[in-house]
Amino acid sequence: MKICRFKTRQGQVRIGLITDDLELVDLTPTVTQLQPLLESDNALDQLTRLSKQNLPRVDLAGVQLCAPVERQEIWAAGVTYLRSKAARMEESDFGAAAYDKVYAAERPELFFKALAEKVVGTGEAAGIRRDAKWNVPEPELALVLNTRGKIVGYTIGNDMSSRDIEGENLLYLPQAKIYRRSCALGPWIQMGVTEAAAREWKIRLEIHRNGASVFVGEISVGQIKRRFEELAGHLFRSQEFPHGAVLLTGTGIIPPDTFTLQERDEIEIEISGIGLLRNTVMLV
Ligand code: DO4
Ligand code: MG
Repeated sequence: MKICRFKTRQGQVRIGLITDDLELVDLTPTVTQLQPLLESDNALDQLTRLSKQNLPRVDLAGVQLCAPVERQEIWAAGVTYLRSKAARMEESDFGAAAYDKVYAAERPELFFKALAEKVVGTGEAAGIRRDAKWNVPEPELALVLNTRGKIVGYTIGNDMSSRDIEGENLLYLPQAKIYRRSCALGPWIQMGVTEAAAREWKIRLEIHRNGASVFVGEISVGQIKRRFEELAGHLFRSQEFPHGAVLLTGTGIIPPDTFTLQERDEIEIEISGIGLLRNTVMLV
């Protein structure tokens, strides 16, 4: 089951259910927000019932999808794939030992990424910092967590990062990671999938420049070192999220060190069990 937020031509945000044949059912006469569905213990039954009702259907190709978040805080895990640990250790003399240690430690690296209102959705521009020289997308599976810390769905995340700023000094991590348009999520939330099934998914990143493909990479979700519940459990330790949270699970696809994003590049992130998140690049 896929649920989304979408915008009408009049600019009104509505809630939709996407059927297996990619038809969009407008749930808004009955459901006006995602959060009650994410909190409900029987959301899938509720959505199945709604899909059988005579609700308006809209052509998915003709709607603007919005980022599938309302008021959740967005957080991210780091160094969860061996590939990410190796790349960070190379990028930073200063922080190499920290990355090495955190990969193996009991406590994962978790950092705040964005407020929901700052997240961009599919079709919107993602940002690269104008004071950075080495900018990359980080394609990541994102866990959608309700207020009780339960994983209720998955979406696609892009943890846009400035690697030169991050590599210069670990204390600059928030500036490398948190800036205008640095977080993209979408296109929708995939519900009703177990962790075991999600671990079978593949993540694929492709970057286009002037119509040509300039980078392609792929990784299996199963290569994430930590269990999703372990990551979610750490996030909710001594914390509360009154609107729920979204947790990006780290990247395992790292473009070569000679690669940096440029304005107008097109980033496509596909996760086999979810869909496609597409963003153009804007200098911010
Ligand atoms: O500590 C650096 C950030 C790591 C990260 O964002 C990732 O591994 O995805
Ligand atoms: Mg990341």
